Amino acid sequence: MIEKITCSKQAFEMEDKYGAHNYHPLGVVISKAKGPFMWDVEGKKYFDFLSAYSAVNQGHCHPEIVNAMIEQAQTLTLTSRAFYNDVLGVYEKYITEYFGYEKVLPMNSGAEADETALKLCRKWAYLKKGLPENQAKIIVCDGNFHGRTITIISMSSDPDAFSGFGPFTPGFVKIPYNDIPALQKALEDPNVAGFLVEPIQGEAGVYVPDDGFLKKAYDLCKAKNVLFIADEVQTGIARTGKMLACDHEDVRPDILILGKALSGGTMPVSAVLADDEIMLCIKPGEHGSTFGGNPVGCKVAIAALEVVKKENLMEKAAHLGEIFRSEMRKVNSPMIESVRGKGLLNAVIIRPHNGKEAWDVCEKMKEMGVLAKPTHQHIIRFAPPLVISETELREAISIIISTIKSFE
Ligand code: IF1
Repeated sequence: MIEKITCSKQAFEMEDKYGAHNYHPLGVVISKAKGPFMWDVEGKKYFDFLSAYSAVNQGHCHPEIVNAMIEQAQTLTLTSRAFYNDVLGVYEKYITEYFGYEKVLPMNSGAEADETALKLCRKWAYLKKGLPENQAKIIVCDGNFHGRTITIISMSSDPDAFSGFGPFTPGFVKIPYNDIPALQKALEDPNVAGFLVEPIQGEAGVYVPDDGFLKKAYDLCKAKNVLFIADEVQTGIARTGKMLACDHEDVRPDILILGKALSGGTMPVSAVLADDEIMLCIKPGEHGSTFGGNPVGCKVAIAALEVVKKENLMEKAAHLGEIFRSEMRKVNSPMIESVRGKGLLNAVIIRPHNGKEAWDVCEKMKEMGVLAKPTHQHIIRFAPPLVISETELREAISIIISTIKSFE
């Protein structure tokens, strides 16, 4: 018989006993969610201020996305790419027109899309740029987060991410984030093929680069015939107040990586977008995935992207983000060191007070009805679904503020 979880403790115990211990979740067991809200198994209601790391930008269980999923799931779920199906081409046309690229390569997870972009960049370097075999280098930034595969952790500067998992994939050059002179210097190496960058670093703690950084970086790459590769897995799809975070600086990446909210948080759907000159460097048999471009994922992604435009989520994120940061910056508390972010991707930097730190604040916020997750001990990320209303946001802000105040 398959058991049913009816209280939190049961879930804690089962996961602890039968699951790998590769996460340290907040002690709450969610059993249902809708829009910006989640409910735990005991029936307590919360504001979701994580949005599954920005995968649920369109809000939980958005009816249009869920319906697209159900309808397609009842008709055709998977053909693999060994055969054509009657959905993939429609999706490919839709998403390439939506983002303004000539081609898309569909994958599932964000990490897979990042891997795809790296392969594509290397292939392009050998076929088009004319680099000698196996010599291509890709510049990455300290503090990056692009996923968990061995190649991706080979680019990481976080010991938790890479320690004990070597040997690593060579071919990456690390420079500090938001550092134009360092990029300029690294670009002097003629074997550099690409520059992979997050327009805002998520894992690093919502680290927003200086205005103009992306544009300058892009221009420097262009001058050296180096591909500018943007990982917008977390920052894309309206999260920062524009469709893409690169749009803030009118930068059009040579390779664009999307994931997470591409499915509105319903299933893994990721994508790599580029023009023919780059994308056609990969030939049949050279890359792919069983589930990449599956009909359910395609239908879900179309619905998820439709929702973003129909519900004006870009404008909402921009407007609500201003409110969040200005309200939080008004708070006079010894525990708030600073507030930063763009759109609804924000972080509050917590100064430990009376031995209490970010984790304690998150635990207390949970009790008060707001769910958020600390990162790097002293940072709390605040990223609600973009469908949250202004009234709801203000209610959540007052809960957050009174929680922080309660530690004084
Ligand atoms: C976890 C962070 C967020 C990403 C960017 C690729 C991926 C991610 C820019 C990989 C994934 C996640 C995964 C999540 C924690 C998380 C995260 F704290 F680590 F940085 F979102 F803030 N590029 N980000 O942010 O996508 O393969 O996971 O689909 O649990 O590891 P994925």
